Amino acid sequence: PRAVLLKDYAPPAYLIDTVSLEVELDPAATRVHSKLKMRTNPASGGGPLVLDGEKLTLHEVRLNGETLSPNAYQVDGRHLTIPDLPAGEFTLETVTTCGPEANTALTGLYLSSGIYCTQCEAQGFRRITYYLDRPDAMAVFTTRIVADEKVAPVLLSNGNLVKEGKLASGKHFAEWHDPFPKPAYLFALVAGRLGHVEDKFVTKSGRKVTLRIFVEPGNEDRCAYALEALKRSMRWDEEAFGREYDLDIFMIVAVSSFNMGAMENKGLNVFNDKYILARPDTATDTDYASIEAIIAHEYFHNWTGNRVTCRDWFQLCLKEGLTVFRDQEFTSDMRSRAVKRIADVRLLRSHQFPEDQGPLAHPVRPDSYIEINNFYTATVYEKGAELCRMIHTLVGPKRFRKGMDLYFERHDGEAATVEDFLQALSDGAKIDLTQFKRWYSQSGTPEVLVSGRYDSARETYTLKMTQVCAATPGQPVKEPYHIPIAVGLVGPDGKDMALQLDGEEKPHAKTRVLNLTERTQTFRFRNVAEKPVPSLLRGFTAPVTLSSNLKERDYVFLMANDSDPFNRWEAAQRYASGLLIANVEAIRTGGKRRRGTAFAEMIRKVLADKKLDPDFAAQMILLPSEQAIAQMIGKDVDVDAIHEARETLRIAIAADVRDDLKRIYERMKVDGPYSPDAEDAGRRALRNACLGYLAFLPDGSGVEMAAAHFDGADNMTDQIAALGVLANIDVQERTRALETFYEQWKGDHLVMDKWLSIQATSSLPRALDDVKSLLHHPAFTIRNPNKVRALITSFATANQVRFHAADGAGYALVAEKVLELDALNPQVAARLLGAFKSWRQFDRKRRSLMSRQLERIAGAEGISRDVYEIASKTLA
Ligand code: B3K
Ligand code: ZN
Repeated sequence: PRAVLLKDYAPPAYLIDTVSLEVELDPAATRVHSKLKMRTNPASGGGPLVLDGEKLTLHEVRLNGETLSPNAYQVDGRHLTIPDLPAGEFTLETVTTCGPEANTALTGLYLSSGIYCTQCEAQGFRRITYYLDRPDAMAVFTTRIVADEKVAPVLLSNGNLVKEGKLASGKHFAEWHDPFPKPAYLFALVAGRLGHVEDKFVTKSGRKVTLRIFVEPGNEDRCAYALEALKRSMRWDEEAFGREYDLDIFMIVAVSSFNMGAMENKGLNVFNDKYILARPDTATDTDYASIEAIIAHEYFHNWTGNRVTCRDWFQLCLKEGLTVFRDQEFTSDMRSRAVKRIADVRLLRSHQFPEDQGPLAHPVRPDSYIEINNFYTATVYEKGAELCRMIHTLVGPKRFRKGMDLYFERHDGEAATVEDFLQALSDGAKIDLTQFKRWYSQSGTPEVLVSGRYDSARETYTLKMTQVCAATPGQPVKEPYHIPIAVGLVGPDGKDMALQLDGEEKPHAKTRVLNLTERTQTFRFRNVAEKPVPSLLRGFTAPVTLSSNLKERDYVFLMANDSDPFNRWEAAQRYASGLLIANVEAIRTGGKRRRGTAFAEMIRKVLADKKLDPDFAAQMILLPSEQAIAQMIGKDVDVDAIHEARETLRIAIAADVRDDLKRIYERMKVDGPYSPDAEDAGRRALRNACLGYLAFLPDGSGVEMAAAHFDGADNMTDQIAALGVLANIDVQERTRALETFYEQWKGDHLVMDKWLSIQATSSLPRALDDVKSLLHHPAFTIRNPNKVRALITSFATANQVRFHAADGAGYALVAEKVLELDALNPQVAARLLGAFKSWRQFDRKRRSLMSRQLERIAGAEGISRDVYEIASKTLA
C-alpha cells in the first residue's frame, strides 16, 4: 500500500455544486441513482475526472442525460475514470448498487440490528456511490429515500424534510434537503423501525428547532438524559462561543453496531447507543458523564467541523482537537473543572503519551498516512485539544474568543487548514504563533527539566528550565517549542506568595504563566522572603513531562497545601508513584519495601476535610494505575512486580486508615432517588473509592461489605462498583455476584458489555481463560464492535498483568483475534492491534513474544491496509 502525503495536496480538478441521490433500500442490493451538477474547477482546471468508488456494482453512467458507452470510462476496484468531459458545466449520473447486509466493515451503508445506517467519515461515502470523496469537495445534497414501509417506516437524511409520500406495492419515500454545502463524509442516511423522543429548542435569535432522538422501539425511556444534555450543549455554544444552530431540526439516531462513539453528520448525528441510552439501573455515573460529553462534542462539530470543515484529512485536528477542547470546556462548566482536568490529563498520559513516545508517534498534523482511519488518534484528538488549550492559556479567554470569532467569520462555508486557524487566532487574539506552530508538526512529548534554587541572602528564587524532545520516527532533531508553564511559589505557611519577576515594579498574581521558548531559560523571582516550594505546571498548562529537583518531602507538602487542585492531585500521584517504583525495585532485588505512611496520612486529612468536593477527594485517594507505573518506569517493565507492589501498598493503606474509610463510606451514602448530577455522582465516587480499599483488607471483612454493597445497590454505579471489586477477589461471593448480575441483565446488551469487561479486566490469574470461554458465550459476538471492545480490547489494554502473562498466551490470543476481525472489520482490528504499541517497554522475553505476534500479523496473507500500517509501523 502507498502512503498519501500532505505535500502532494492539490485541489480537485472538478467541483460538485449539487448532488441529488435517490436511494432504493434493499438488504442485498440497494440501488443508488446519483445526479451530480459539476463544473471544471477554475483554480486547477480539467483533465480526466476520477471519482472514488469501492465495493460498488456500476450499472450505468450518463453525461448530460446521455448514457455513456462503457468504453467512454474506466472502472477498477477503487475508481471510475472519465477521460473526456465537456468544458464548463455538466451533469453526471451514475446508477450503482451496494450490499448493506453483507457489509461487516460498518463503513458506508450497513445494517445495524435491522436498521439501515451509514458511516461515511473518513471515506465511507465511496461505498455508497461514485463521488469526489474528499473533504474539500463541498456540495448541496438532496436525498430521496425509497423503502418498504413495513421494514423502514422511518426514513432520515441530512437537512430538512421537504417531501414524503406513499408509493405502489407497500413502498414509501422521503426527500431531505440540506441547504448547507458539505463534504460527503458528513452525509448520513438512516432507515428502519425506530421510536423517538422529541423536544424543542429556541435559539438565541428565536429560531425554533425540533429535537428528536431515535432509538430501537422500547428504548424511548432511556433518552431523557441525552436530550437534556443536547439542550445544555446548544445553550452553552451560544453563550461560550456565540454559535447558534442553523437548521429546523436536529436529529440523533442510536444504533448498536458502530465503529466508534458517534458521528457528527449534518443535522443527523449517528451514535453508538452506549452513548445515548441511560437509565439509573442500567447506566453508571461515568456513562452519564460520557453521554453528556459526547452529545456536546458531536453537537459542537456543527460549527467546528461542519460549517468550517477540513481541506484534507491531514487537517483532522482542525476539527477534532478544537472540538475536544470545546467539549472539555463545556464539561468543566457543567461539572467540576478540577476533576475534569484530572480526568483529561489521565487520559492524555495513558493514551497519548505512550503513542507519542512509541513507534506510532506522529505529529498532531501528520504529514503522511497509509489508511486515514488509523489517524483518529489520541494525538490528533487529545494532544490536538491541548494545543488549543495552550493558546487559550497564552491569550486568556477574551482574546481567545476574539480569535475564534474571526476564524468563523473568515472561514464559514469553507474547507480550512491549520494555517487558516492559526492565522485567525493570531490576528484575532493578537499573538505571534510562529514558534507555537511547531507543536503541530513535531511529534514526541517534550520533556521539561526544572531546577529551583532559593537565595536567602538576595531573597530571590530562580527557576532554571530546559526543554528536550527525544527523536521520534522520521524526526531525529526537534526545534524548541513555545511552552506555557503556569507556576506558583508556596510559602512555608502553605499559602501562595505574590510573584514578582526580575524587572517588574511590583508583584502581581499568585500563579504566573511563564513562556519557555528557548532550549534553556532562567526565570528569577524577587522579594521572596522565605524559602518556597514551587508548584510547577499548574493546571497542566502544557502536554509535557516534567521533572524537577523537588524532593519527596516537597510533594508531601504540596499534596497537603497546593491551592491549585490539579497540582495538589499531581503531588499525591508523584509521591505515590515514587513509592511504588521504589517498591518495584525492592521486589526485584529483595530489598525492603516502604509503607507509604504519608499517603495514608494525606488520605486521612482529605477524608476529614468536609469542605472538599467528594469527587475531588475520590481522585486524591486513588493510587496511580499499574499502566501508569509501567509507563514511568519505561523500560524492562516487570508487570508482576508492579502488580504486587501496588496491591501490597493498597492493602497497607487500607489497614492504616480503615476507620476513616469506613466512616466516609457510611457518610457518603446517597439518600433518596438516584440523580446523575455531579454532586451525587461525586459522593458515590468517593464512597466506592473507599470500598475499593476496604474490600482488600486481609481479615476478609471487606468482602462481606462488597457483597452487601452489591445486593443493596439501587443503581448501576453502585452495582458495578461492587461487582468490579469482587471480580478481583477469589471468593465464593465473586461467583455468586457474577451469576446474579448475568441473570438480572442478560437481556440488556449494553449492561452485558459491562459484565464482559469486568471479567476481562480481573487481575485474577483466571482472566485469560475466562476471556477465552466468554468468546463463545451468547453475550459475545465478534461482529459487534462494542462486544470486541468490552471483552478483547479491555483485556489487552486494561489488564496489564494478565495480557502480559509471561508465557505469551495473552499476546497469542489477541493476535489471533486481530486476524479474525480483520477479515470482517479492518478499522476495529487495527484499533485492537494498537495494544501492542508499547512492546519495546517490556522485558526481553516479553519483547520477543510480542514482536513474534506482530510479525505473524504483518506477514499474514491478505491483511487490510489498516492492519498492515499499524503492524509494520509498530515493528519498524
Ligand atoms: N468524527 C467522528 C469520528 C470518525 C472516525 C472515522 N474513522 C466522531 C467524532 O470525532 O466526533
Ligand atoms: Zn469529533
